[in-house]
Amino acid sequence: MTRLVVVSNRVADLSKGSQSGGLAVAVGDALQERGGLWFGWDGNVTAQSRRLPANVHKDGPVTTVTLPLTQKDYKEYYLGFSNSMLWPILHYRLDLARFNKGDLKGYRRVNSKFADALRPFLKPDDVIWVHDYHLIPLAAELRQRGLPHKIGFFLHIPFPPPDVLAAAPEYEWLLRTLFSYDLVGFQTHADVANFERHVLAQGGEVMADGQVTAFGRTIMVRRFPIGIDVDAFAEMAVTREAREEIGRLKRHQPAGSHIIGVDRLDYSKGLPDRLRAFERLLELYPENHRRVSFLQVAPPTREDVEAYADIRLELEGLAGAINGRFGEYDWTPLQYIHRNVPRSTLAALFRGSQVGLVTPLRDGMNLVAKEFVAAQDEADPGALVLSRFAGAAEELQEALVVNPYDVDEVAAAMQTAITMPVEERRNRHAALLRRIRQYDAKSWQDDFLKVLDAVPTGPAA
Ligand code: GDG
Repeated sequence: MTRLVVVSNRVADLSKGSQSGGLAVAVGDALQERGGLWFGWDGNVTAQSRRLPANVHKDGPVTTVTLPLTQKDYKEYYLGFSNSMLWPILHYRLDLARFNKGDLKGYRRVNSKFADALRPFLKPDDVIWVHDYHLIPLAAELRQRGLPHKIGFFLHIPFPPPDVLAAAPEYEWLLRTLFSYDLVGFQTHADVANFERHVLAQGGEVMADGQVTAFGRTIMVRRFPIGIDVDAFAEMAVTREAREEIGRLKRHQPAGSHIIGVDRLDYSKGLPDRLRAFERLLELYPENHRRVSFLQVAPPTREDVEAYADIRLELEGLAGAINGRFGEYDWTPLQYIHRNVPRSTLAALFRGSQVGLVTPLRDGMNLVAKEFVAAQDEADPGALVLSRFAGAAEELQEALVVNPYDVDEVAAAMQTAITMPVEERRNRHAALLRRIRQYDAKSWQDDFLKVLDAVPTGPAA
């Protein structure tokens, strides 16, 4: 078997048993199984501006090779172009995009540095799998250095249509650099269709078998909806510790229903609208007073980006207002935790809740939706309320699918979920569970790597 080389912005610490993010779990498993190399940023920012040697660390079958970023790289490549320009635009939030020419330079510079630093570690028949929007031009950089390897790219976040992406500076260049890969994977049919629209607008050609030609190169483009390790997550929800945690949750709110939301505190996750929808639930359906409580876990993320500080303040204001308006001395309708919670506790909280509320305004996939389903008790499962703008909605059609911008509609779906008869909950849950098992984390990585192994490499672009 050829060696797998994974490149992502951050490299997870494989010595920590339970990884939290979706990418870390899915990619970490593929590497542990096949063996290979994981290359990326170590998460440190150094005051030094000269190039430091990469840190090489061997952990069983996996070698990690990591680099720190300089302060300038961190500011321009990470905070700037990746997270203040590409993240908002790819999530259709043109209003939040901040363009700065220096950031674009920094983005190009770091991709070029990554290519330089990775090159000496590559063996001739390695297969390279690059992840996410931070590293779109990496294959082009590697090709410029004459590397003929098979290189695949997977975008974890949405890919918008031409009218939206055109707001990114040099977006044609970004598009062209994608054609230096041999395989480009997206989360959903909608993302693939958007990519094809770009290709056609450039005078390129889209063939029925997933091959796409433009800029003088033919590549393979396909959907690979990322999944979770269903059994591993389900097992975490039924340990003795998990049962104790569920017991504590129920004691805190004895007679009622629990609604749960878990999201990084990111504006793409639709948290202010979700809180407003909960407020509407209490307004429109007052029978829920004292009977329903909503727990929102929202760990901090990218706090150095301005838009993230704004959303934090907005959310704290809303949470306080809702509790002030509806709370009683013996009932707190909304609990808001702005900290990271252990993964095993999340599994327990999902299982102890009657409603999973997953209402991003836009999301590549959303693994929380799949984790909520995996954690449920099949005999008495909770119901999932899911945004139609989460990639997961393409698969999870038996959820209560809602428009997250319409707070009355979300409130009505919560009410339907709270009052849903057990028979209907079981039927919906069984169908959802089948779907998340059908294409899980392992199918995702196997499928991607199988297709990548099979594609022919074209001439370097
Ligand atoms: C990107 C795309 C795509 C959350 N809070 C805590 C915690 N989490 C875990 C969840 C889940 C993961 O983090 C989040 O994954 P999502 O898929 O929901 O969202 P993003 O982080 O935005 O991920 C997304 C994904 O990449 C994979 O391709 O699905 O669309 O945006 O596993 O459970 N984990 C712990 N504590 C927390 O407080 N331990």
